Amino acid sequence: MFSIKRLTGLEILDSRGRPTVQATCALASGAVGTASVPSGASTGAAEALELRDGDPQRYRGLGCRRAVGHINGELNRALAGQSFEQQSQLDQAMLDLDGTANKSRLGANAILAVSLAFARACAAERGVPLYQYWAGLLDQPLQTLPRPTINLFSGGKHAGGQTTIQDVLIVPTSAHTIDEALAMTFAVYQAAAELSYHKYGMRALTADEGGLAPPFASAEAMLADAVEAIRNAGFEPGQEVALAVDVAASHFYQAGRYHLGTEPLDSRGMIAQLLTWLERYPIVSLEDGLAEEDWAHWPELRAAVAGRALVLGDDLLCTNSTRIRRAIAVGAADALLLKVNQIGTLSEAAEACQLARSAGWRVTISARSGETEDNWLADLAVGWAGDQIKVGSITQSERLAKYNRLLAIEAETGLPLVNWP
Ligand code: 2PG
Ligand code: MG
Repeated sequence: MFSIKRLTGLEILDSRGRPTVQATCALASGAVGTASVPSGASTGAAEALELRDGDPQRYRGLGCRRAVGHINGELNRALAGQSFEQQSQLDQAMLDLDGTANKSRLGANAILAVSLAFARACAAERGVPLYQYWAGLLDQPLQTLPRPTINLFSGGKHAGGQTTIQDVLIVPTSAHTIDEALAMTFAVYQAAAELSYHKYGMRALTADEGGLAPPFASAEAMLADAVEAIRNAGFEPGQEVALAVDVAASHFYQAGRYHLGTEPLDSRGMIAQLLTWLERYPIVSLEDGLAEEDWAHWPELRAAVAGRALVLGDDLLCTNSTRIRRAIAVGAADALLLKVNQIGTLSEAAEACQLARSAGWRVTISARSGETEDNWLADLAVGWAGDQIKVGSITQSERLAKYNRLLAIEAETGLPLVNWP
C-alpha cells in the first residue's frame, strides 16, 4: 500500500520557455517523488487536454496556474490520506474525479504530473530504480535498452515551417550500445552542421528539439542531405546509420489534399511519394506519413510499405487505446509512438503499450518538442522495453537529460540494445 501524505504542484517553464506543470508526491512512509510534464507543438487532435489559463496578459494565455491549483487544491484534498495498492488505482481515482473524456476539467497536465510523481515516490518507497518499477507495471522483466532515433534535421512546426516535413532522424543501426549510438550520432551531427554551413551558409542554429534547420529546397533535399552527412561522417548509409522520418502529415493536410511540394497531392499521390522516398533513402521508420483523419488510406499505406519500414502512428493514434484498437482492426499501422501526455495517465499509456504489443507492433517511446530537464522518459523506455526512444537531437539539456540517464541505466544494468531494425 502506498499512502499519499501530500500533493503539491508548481508552475515551471519548459524548453521553449512556456509554462508547464511539475508535481511532488509525498508518501506517508517519507518517500517523495517529483516529476514534470512535457508539451507538444505538433499535437494530435485527439490528445487529452492540456489545461492553460487563457489569460492573454500572462504568457500569452499559456499559464498553468489553474492546472497547478488543481493539484494543490482538489487533487490534494481528495487524495491525501488515501492509500493505493497500485498505480492504476490512483490513476482511476483521478479519472473519476475529473469526470470528462479528455481530462479537460482538471487538466491532463495536472493529472499526468501527479501520476508520474506518484510513480517516482512508489519506486523510492520500494527502493527500486524507476525503470524497474515501470517494468513491474507491465508485469514484465527488464529486457533491452531502446535504440535511439535522433533528430538531425527539423522542419514543420518545430522549425518555423521552412520545410514541410517535421523531422529527419538518424538511427545508428550498427551500434551495440547506447554509448556507441551516441558517439556515432555526434559524428553525424557534426558532419551535418558542416554540411549546413557549406551548402546553406547556415551556422549551427537549431530548432525546438535541437535539430539543424537550414532552408532546404524540398523534403527530398532534407533526406538527401541527411544521407550525405552520414557518409561524410564515415558511415555507410543504411548499413551503419539509417533514417527515420516524422512526416507529420496532419499539419500540411487540408480539404483532402497534402500540401507537400508545389502541387497538392491526394492520398494516393502522397502514398506514391512516400514509396519513392523508401526506394531512394535508407528509411526504416515512417511516422505519420498520412494525416490523422485520413483513416481510409492508412491501410493502403501499410500494405504498400509491406514491412520495408515501420508504419508508425503518432497523431493518428494519440496513445489512445480506442484509436489503437481501430488501427489494429483495419491494419492501419504496425508501430505505436507512445507519448504519455497524449493520454494523460501512466496506466492508460501502459494499456496502449500492451495493446500495441499484443498486435505484434513495435513501440517508440517519445518525448515532446517542449521538454523539461526531467529524465523519467529514459526509465520508461527501458521499463516498457521500447524498441526505439525518440528524444530529439543530441543538443540541449532537456534532451541530454534523457540520453545521460540512458547511459547511466546502461552502466548500471548492462542490458543489451534492442535488436531493431
Ligand atoms: C512528434 C513530437 C516530437 P510534438 O510529432 O512526434 O517530435 O512533436 O511534441 O511537437 O508533438
Ligand atoms: Mg510525430
